[in-house]
Amino acid sequence: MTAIPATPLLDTVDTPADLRRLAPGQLRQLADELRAEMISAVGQTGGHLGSGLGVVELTTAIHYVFNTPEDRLVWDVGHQAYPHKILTGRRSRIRTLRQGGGLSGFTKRSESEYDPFGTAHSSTSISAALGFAVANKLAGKPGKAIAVIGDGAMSAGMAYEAMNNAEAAGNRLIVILNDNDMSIAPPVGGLSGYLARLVSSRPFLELRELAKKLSRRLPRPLHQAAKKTDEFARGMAMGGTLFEELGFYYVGPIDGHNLDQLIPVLENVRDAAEGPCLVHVVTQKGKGYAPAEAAADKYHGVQKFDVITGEQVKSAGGPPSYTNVFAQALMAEAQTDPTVCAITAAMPSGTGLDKFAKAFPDRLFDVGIAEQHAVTFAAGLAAQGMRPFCAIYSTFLQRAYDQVVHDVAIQNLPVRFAIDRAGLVGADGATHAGSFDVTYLASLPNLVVMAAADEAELVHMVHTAAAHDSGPIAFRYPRGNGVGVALPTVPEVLPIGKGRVVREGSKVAILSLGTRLAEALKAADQLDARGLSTTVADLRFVKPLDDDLIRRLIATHEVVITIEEGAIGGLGAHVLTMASDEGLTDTGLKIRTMRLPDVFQDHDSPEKQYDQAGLNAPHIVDTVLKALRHNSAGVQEARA
Ligand SMILES: Cc1ncc(C[n+]2csc(CCOP(=O)(O)OP(=O)(O)O)c2C)c(N)n1
Repeated sequence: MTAIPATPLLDTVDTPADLRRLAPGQLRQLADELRAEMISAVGQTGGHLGSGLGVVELTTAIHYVFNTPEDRLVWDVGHQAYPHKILTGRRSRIRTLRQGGGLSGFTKRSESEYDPFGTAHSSTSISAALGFAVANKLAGKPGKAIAVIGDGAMSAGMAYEAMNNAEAAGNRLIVILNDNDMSIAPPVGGLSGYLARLVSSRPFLELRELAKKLSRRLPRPLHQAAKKTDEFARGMAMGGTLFEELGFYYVGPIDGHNLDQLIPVLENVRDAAEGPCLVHVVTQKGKGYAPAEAAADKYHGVQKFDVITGEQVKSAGGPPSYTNVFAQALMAEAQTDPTVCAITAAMPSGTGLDKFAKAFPDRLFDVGIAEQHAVTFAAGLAAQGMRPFCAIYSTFLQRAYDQVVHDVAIQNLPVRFAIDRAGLVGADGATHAGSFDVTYLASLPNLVVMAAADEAELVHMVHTAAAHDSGPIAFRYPRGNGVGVALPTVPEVLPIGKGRVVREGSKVAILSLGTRLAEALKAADQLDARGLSTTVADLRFVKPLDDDLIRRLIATHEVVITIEEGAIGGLGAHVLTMASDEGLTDTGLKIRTMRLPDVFQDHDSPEKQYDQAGLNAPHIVDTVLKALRHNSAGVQEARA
């Protein structure tokens, strides 16, 4: 028996090199300490908890067996990589997770040499690992590449596209399928059922038969290691799986919390002579923390919480979230219209559609992490007379762009895109920011593109989208709570391509798209106080633009500002193009565009991110004053 040292083992492990100096018998204790450290840290920061808890042993075993960072380890999504961060030189910063200036909530190349690939959008790991493996092969370098991918992430087509090519990697590619039978919500679809059957009903092999079968492919005397536990031998099965058909050497299923099983299996696949390997590891989301194990979502993502009770800090209350408002409004539509249906790509709770699913179980389709399929499926539904609402976060819709263009827009099919998390999103950072949807959607013929300025507008937009049968229509709305306006009891169908003037002035016109409207109104107060009478218009539509309104405001104001929560190529570009095409800019008009800066902004609170982006009221005032050459004023003065 290994003596348990007086000091915690984790204190002696800064990097995987330290870990590899431990005896195998010490790893259990280390894993327990690692789990406790992770729970303590996430209790303080909030973030992804359940997924990381489930891979504590796997993380320990991988870094123990493989020669990271030379061997390239790619965590799919990266939300489960907190234990990995603790073991790879980042323990001292683990309590800065997702805070401004702190560690990212995902893996990030700039953060550590142990993060060879940045992740956050799902199902990229096998492709990236294949790239590492093939590059090493071509360069004659020894390194292996390991992709750890969850069963949820395995539902995306990209994982199969990668496996279809995996032969190119030879024995340098190892895929570890981390099967916890959960996505964010319970997993859906045929593949999930297939994995469940693999786990529950693989014929158990006799030890002798197993050793004989494995000896041809695996170099180490696995049967000796296997002798340690009968379950291990029973759990090992091979041949005939979907993965084998795709050219992988399938090993599993094995218990992902049992280090005595994990270590010898990983050593064997590491040293396997030929071909890519897939190790099917069964884990439990939330493992080792009772409140997480008991929670329906296994504490996928949490607020700060009390470690003893597991109780999460409640958000301050206040107005309903945009997500909730969308879901309620859509349910109201579905109540009266049997053709209204909804599609989510593995985000039923994130999109609010879990409520819709309860009310209309036959009309909610969770398609798994499959945004491309979600969009084309919606196109098919629309072509057959349904009114599909495809609810996808702005950042994840990027993945389905060709489907939006080719299957929806070109065919002018009335798919309704409900684009949640539009604009900056805070702690999830650049990978999750909804910065580009206006740019990539409003450039498409046939599409109508709206942005809600507040939660009441969102209700009208859901109703407008439901009524819009002549082609595709999208509406975007941000993460977080509304501004507290009363919700309409009777929603209106908004006239397509028409904005509204919220406040009339005469010298400065602010054309706003989306929820910067509140900042625009604050800025207007400050400008008025300086004697600069200010009009504020909520354009509602970036496509089609309200040309008449824009013409009128340009003709009657000295300074025109556009403001939006999106990248270059959005509202500002559309207004400038229209104005210059019509010669409206030939007159000495002072027109300025305010939008997200041309950088990928790091995680921080959304308020700070918008401040960094220069999209708050003081920045609007500053932009106006600069346009008018009131040089004395700047952001500081305007704030005061
Ligand atoms: C393209 C894309 N769509 C949606 C998401 C949101 N998302 C993050 S984690 C997750 C579930 C992943 O499940 P799984 O791979 O099984 O990992 P687990 O959390 O269970 O460990 C989803 C849907 C994403 N990251 N990327």
